[in-house]
Amino acid sequence: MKSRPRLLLVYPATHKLGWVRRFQLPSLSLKQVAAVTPPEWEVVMADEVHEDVPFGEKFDLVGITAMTHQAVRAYEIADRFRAQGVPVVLGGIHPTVLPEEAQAHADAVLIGEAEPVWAKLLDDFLAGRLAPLYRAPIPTDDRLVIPWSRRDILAGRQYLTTQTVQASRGCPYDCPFCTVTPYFGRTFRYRNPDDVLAELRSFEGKLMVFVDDNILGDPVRAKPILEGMAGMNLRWGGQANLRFAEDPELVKLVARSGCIGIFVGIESVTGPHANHAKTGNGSSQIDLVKRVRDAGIVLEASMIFGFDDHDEGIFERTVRFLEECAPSIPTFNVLTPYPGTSLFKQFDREGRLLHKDWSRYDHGQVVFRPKQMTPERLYRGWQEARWEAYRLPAIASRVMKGKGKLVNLAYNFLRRGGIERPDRIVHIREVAEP
Ligand code: B12
Repeated sequence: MKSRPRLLLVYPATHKLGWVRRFQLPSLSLKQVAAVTPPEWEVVMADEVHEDVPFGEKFDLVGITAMTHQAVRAYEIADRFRAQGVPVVLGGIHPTVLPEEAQAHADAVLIGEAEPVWAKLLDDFLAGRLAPLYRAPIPTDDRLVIPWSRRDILAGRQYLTTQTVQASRGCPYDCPFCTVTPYFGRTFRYRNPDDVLAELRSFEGKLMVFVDDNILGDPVRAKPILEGMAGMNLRWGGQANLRFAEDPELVKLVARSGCIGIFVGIESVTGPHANHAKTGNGSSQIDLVKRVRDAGIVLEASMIFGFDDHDEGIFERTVRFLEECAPSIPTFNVLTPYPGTSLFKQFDREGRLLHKDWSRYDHGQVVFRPKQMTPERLYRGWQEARWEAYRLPAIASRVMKGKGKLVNLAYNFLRRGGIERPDRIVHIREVAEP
């Protein structure tokens, strides 16, 4: 009897993690690719965060996913398999936005979402007519029809939870620094709520995560999901924009549905990127954060440094704003111009990219020349703001304002762990383009 074709799906890691790997989320990308793989294939997953890539084993085809910061490692893995004669398909965000670059390391590149084209690619492969490029069009409708992801491929590893789900894709906001609108389209596409709820009912564990960019983006379509969850005794975390908190009844429903934590992007305290359209103005943001906190939901607020209107005072202003609005957890990012975004095009055109070493495009390094300060000042300001916001008195004051003080304290200490003292930071190197 002929054996089943073997597919290896790889999640590349840029660095090894210690025990914290057990608190990571698995790649929904690969669980979703596995779900649309026809049953005649045997699917094996290699999550480099957890284990080495099995270069020595026999596979018929290798599929590798890559966000931008993973691309360099993804290409290394691809090159090694191809040198052994194993064909490689690259997919995901980075190969989609730079398919020509990815093609140099792959037998085929899949542009966009796997669901509409992956089975055809595999058919072509088995028939010996694999094409170099497969393209899924950017959807414009408002419905998302995808199969439940395959959690079985994660077996044998420990994650925070394997129960990650997407109820929607797409985002109408089209922020210049974000990959989501150019990639997933500008409409909120929601799954049928009954299908989402059926998937959630299949879970054995209590904890789950919605990886949607904005699960509450269209409240009318999110409500049936939340209402259905209210009796399920699940505990969930997700991302949304703060604007959802303008509706006190929606906040109550979110809490009743089992939400324990929400991540929101406030992004900037000033200028065009202050997310007022998405999150209200400065003073109302303070009220909205309080409303979410008072509902017993941990609120993580994400800020970005380095926009063109940011001068050296931005760090201090941001820390003071966060003291006032007291989200449970503040997060700070260095602005990163990801390829495929309009910000990348602008900085590239203006000659402001320091390099195109994708492995350093990760929100924690400065890869461009800011308008009103040096790259070093931006890096140092980012470090100083993090240090300041995670001083013990600052943590104590935040925790005292929220409910669930122990959980809040634990989260804050978890975040504090990775923050270096600003006087120990290394100087940023400028490197030549690869
Ligand atoms: C959940 C999430 C996380 C989670 C979990 C990440 C994980 N383990 O996968 C956490 C919070 C940990 C996280 C962290 C980070 N993230 Co994140 N994250 C997301 C988010 C919101 C959803 C990702 C997801 O699961 N999508 C659902 C899947 C099904 O979609 P998909 O990945 O696109 O996969 C589909 C297709 O691309 C394709 N496909 C994908 N891979 C492959 C492979 C093959 C072989 C094939 C054929 C097809 C294929 O098929 C899939 C099904 O259609 C996205 C935004 C988004 N909407 O995607 C940001 C996003 C991916 N993250 C981003 C970033 C920058 C990061 C961080 C670097 C940020 C940071 N410094 O903290 C880190 C890196 C962490 C790491 N692992 O190294 C950026 C990536 C930008 C870029 N150009 O690279 C995004 C797009 C956010 C944004 N707004 O810009 N993230």
